[in-house]
Amino acid sequence: MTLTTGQCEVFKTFGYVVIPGLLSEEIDWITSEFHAVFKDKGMEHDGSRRSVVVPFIDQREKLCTLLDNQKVTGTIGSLLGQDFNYIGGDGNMHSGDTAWHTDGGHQVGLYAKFHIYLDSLTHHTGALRVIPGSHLHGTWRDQLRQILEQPADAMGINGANIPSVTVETNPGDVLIFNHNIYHAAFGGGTARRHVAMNISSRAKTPNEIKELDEYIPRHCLRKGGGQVHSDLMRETASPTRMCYLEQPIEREQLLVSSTPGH
Ligand SMILES: O=C(O)CCC(=O)C(=O)O
Repeated sequence: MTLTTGQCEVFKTFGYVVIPGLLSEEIDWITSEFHAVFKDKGMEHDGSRRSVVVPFIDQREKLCTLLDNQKVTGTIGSLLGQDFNYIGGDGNMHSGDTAWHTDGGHQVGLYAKFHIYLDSLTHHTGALRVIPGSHLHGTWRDQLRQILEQPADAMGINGANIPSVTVETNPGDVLIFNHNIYHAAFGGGTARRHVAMNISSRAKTPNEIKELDEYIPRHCLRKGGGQVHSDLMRETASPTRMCYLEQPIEREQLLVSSTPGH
């Protein structure tokens, strides 16, 4: 499965792309496995705040096979290159709104998120909203950042009324967006279920490697318990899956061995 040139251009220009029904055949088992992760961890979501597990698909052997699924890897490969990196992710039971934010401000490399929502979501029930084009650096994005910090002060409107596109999804649809894009969600209730995989283009230049070396400790080692991926993810990896793990493993090992006291 590869995306069309048009879909790749949409992603490049607007910062996100939706693939309706990409995982329709898999969504039932993904949903059962999602709940199994929370059960395995003894986590009960009471709706009072977000419950999150990091990394997520790594927790169960069957979920790890998402990285063996040619629909997943072909889609990501079309956007980031077939030698992309898998750099962890999370599984969430969201509670309440998610304010406007980005997941990064990367100037080099291409960092993105592969999102699977397990509920049907609309504009008023927590579907992700994005500001198309806000992944692109420049003066407009700098101004936008200031406005989105305090929209009421800057424009007299609250976050939910900021002009944006709402990506309404049904279970099985997939949304991929650039980490740099501004995104938010409003009205989603207290148990909105969501799986995310973080992915990046393979770092090739010294600047790209530096960017990856900054990303891994901040986002993977701290939250994921000292490794980018679980042992299960690595031990059950076929040579093809290992292609998506190998650079993060190499960088993680270099970073850990250069830590004072190691
Ligand atoms: O769906 C949501 O509420 C937020 C998701 C999000 O912000 C993210 O995964 O970065």
